[in-house]
Amino acid sequence: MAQSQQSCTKAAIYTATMPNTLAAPLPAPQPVLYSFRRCPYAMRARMALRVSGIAYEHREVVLKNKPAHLLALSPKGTVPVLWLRRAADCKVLDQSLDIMLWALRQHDPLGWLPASDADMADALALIAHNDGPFKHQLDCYKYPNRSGLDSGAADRDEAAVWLHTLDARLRAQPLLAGEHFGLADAALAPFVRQFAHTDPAWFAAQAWPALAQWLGAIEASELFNAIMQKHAPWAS
Ligand SMILES: N[C@@H](CCC(=O)N[C@@H](CS)C(=O)NCC(=O)O)C(=O)O
Repeated sequence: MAQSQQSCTKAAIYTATMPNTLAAPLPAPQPVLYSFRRCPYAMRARMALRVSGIAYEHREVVLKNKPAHLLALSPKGTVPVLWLRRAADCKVLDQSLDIMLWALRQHDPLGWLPASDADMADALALIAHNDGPFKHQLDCYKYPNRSGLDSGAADRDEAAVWLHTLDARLRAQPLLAGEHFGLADAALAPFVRQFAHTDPAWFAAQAWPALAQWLGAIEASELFNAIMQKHAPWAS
């Protein structure tokens, strides 16, 4: 049995063996999110969870000392991980996009999910480029030494080509998702923010006003500030 199923089964047994003499049924346990404040993948998951209104237990992880339970749920050891510990629907989501889609499919009051198949394909294509080539270039730009590079400038410039396409899109429509903030905006913003913060003066000097305005508005939003609140590390 996979580790994640094992943990879920234990949780289900625990619920099943609770005394049944109580007048009211026990409330379903909330999902648990293992998260790390500065992780862009975790940020996008927290944004979707928050906008969906789903209550969850936040467990802040220290990446250098990951909780054993997190590793039991998801041996690959990345955050975010969402543990859905309801007895009837006990499963583990350990990809940030899966967490976003799960949350929004439960409840999507602001219409973040793309309305058509074509819009969903468009959002997923943006996210695939973000999580693939752009994230790779971002890592090389931010930490050139880790990639054996003297400088991150070449990767910065390659990444900037794609950022200019986002700027062009944002000149034509207010948000990446179209008229309203949506899945693509939430999924990409934490990564564009990390790129911008690597060298703020350089970012500010580029000719991408729509992109800079888009990022600034998201960083100033109530939603973003709410999901960036600090949590003490979870003590297992
Ligand atoms: N594909 C994963 C990637 C998640 C990821 O790489 N998270 C980083 C933090 S930003 C992590 O947990 N790295 C493990 C580590 O640093 O030990 C997702 O979308 O959730």
